[in-house]
Amino acid sequence: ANATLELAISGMTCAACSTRLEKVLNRLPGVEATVNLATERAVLHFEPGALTLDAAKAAVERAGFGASEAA
Ligand code: 9UX
Repeated sequence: ANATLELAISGMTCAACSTRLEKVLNRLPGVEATVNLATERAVLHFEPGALTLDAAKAAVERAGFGASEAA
């Protein structure tokens, strides 16, 4: 997992939100994700080719949150 994507996440209001989103993102093949409630950021490490920005944002949005590229 040697590619990294950082997303700014909107709509997380409690620790269950961030835990739920982290589980959703970690279900994506080839992706290891951590979600930080306090900073409202998700960091995704992934195998090159396993994930696109659009796919990551779509997964976040399906889970009920907003996403934009952070870095
Ligand atoms: Mo608690 Mo986070 O209802 O949606 S899980 S605010």
